[in-house]
Amino acid sequence: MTSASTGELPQSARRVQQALDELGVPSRVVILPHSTRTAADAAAAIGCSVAQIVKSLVFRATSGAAVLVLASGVNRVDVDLLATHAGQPLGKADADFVRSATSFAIGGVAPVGHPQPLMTFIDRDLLELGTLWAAGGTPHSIFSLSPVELVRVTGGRVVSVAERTATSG
Ligand code: 5CA
Repeated sequence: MTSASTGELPQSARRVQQALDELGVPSRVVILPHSTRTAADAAAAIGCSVAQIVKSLVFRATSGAAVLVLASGVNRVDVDLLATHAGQPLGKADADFVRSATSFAIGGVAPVGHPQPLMTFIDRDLLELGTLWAAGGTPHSIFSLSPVELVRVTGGRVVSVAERTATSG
């Protein structure tokens, strides 16, 4: 990854790097020349499978709380199933809500570095994988960690969140 850079991180990515350092994750946030805005973009930029990309999706509970779901890039989140885990109905979050809950803009929402801890759920499919890549605070930044580290640093509950269709089992 000669074109990646860890120097001169933008402020949002610096916040993620600082959180990783504080949490004892031995990983560097890297800035890539190509977009990592979507899971497919990120997989292409890194050269990994889309499944290894951690999507950070934010929902809004009826209580007003933000709910963070960390899902494999290949999965669609079943919102009804997620609401069952959360114990309350969930709605979509708009861009402003995502920004205020996480301090990051959509496309760069990192699993760590939020202003306050968020109710967090982790897609159990991620636990089957070796290395994961998650957004590093901007649509051009990313970092790697193991599934065990993801669970540890987010304190998320590992649950089934993926839509299961008749064809995918
Ligand atoms: N950087 C990549 C992965 S490393 C990334 O952030 N992917 S993501 O999947 O976690 O973020 C994009 C997600 O943001 C989309 O899947 C979608 O659920 C959400 N999103 C996109 N546009 C909007 C919008 N206008 N309002 C609310 N959520 C949105």
